[in-house]
Amino acid sequence: MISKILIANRGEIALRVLRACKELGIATVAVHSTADADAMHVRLADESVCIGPPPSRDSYLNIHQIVAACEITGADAVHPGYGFLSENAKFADILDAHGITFIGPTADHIRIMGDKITAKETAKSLGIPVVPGSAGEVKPENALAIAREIGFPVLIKATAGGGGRGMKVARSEDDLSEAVSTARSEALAAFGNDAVYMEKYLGKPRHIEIQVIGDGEGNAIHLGERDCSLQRRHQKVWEEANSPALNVEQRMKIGEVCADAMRKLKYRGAGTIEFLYENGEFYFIEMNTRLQVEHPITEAITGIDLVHEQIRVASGAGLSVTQEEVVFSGHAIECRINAEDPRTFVPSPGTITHFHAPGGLGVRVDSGAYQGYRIPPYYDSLIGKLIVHGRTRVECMMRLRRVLDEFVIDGIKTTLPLFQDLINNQDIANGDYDIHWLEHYLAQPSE
Ligand code: MV4
Repeated sequence: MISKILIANRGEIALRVLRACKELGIATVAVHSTADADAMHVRLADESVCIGPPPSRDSYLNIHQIVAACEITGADAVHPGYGFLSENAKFADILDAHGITFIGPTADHIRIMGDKITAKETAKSLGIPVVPGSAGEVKPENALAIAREIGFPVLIKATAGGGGRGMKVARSEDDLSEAVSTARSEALAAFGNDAVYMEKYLGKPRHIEIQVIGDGEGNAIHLGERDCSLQRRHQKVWEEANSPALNVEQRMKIGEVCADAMRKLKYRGAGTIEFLYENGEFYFIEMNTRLQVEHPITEAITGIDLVHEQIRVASGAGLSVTQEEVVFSGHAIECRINAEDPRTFVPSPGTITHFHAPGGLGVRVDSGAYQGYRIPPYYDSLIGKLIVHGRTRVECMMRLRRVLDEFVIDGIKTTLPLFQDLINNQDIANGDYDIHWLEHYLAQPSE
């Protein structure tokens, strides 16, 4: 059994995990850099340990300091949140060697999904539909033959990649050799590994991801999908569940494919299987072996606390629900509130002079921000998430309009005004958007 959890993260997600621990009667340890001494997650934790100076590599990414903080406080488990060490297989191995429970998948499952070719081969072998493409790595001398077989346009991707880095489109044979060599050199620079593979390029897909959770013993369930198509430079901005593009039959079919794959894999923990969705077909691209930023919209439509479930399966208690017991109810939207200029997305750290969070039925605000809080400049600019739930998408959108009007954050720039615009847009109202929609919208001159 787990009695004390060290939360190896900061900001809103550290708070999110802390709340789950408190509800389960589990003691909490916060860790923080010197820049985060006055952060809310530190204030609310039972104990806290300063693990280093502001740069992440010296604090939140410093494995030795985090293991030492576990030893000092007697924490028997670590929740990594998202980002930082959450998908670091070496970290999972080191905790294991110290007899500390990593609240997440096995190191082997993290490794499999971290290598994009292996992840894709694994997905395919488990019955998940994948994007047509090369069988494994593509060498420059074989690229043309493979591209002709797939058919143009094709996309060159880094094996060690993810998040869009080292990706190049080749629209015809003329672009191919340059696309391959650019992708290889970008991959080498970014990941220290120049291996690339090739896929059919999908022009106007949606990004739809399936939430799964498994107990590591061959039981796993899916909790439906999230549509994360509204993004800018691979940073999600607005997410919703359900996807406006899917009906219940499509949801249950792809969900069951994913849950079944996780049963075969004996997957333990929460995971997200990412797809591109175009012309009614799903194409696997990646699997994330962590809790995601946008998990609350899934919680809103299922009523299931994903962090409770993560802690349960990590401690060997199993899932609290079966697939048959999962009930999907209504619609939820998440707006990511970043300390950024809403038009240019340039970060805007500084002191919050006024902060008033909205409330009422169907409203959740996950944030470590408060009046007088100084946002440090060292970390990502997400300062909170607004999650709104309604019985229908229309009700959810009406509620979101009301809630955005109530939210006050002064002293810094935030992305709140962007959502004021989106909520009044006809394409958004119709659910009619793909992964390129937001970038096109932002490129238009504003009235
Ligand atoms: C693609 C694609 C089109 N065709 N693969 C971007 C990041 C990585 N996770 C996968 N990505 C893409 N893969 C094929 N075969 C388009 C993207 C893509 C994208 C995907 C999801 C969300 C936003 C995106 C933005 C640009 C490109």
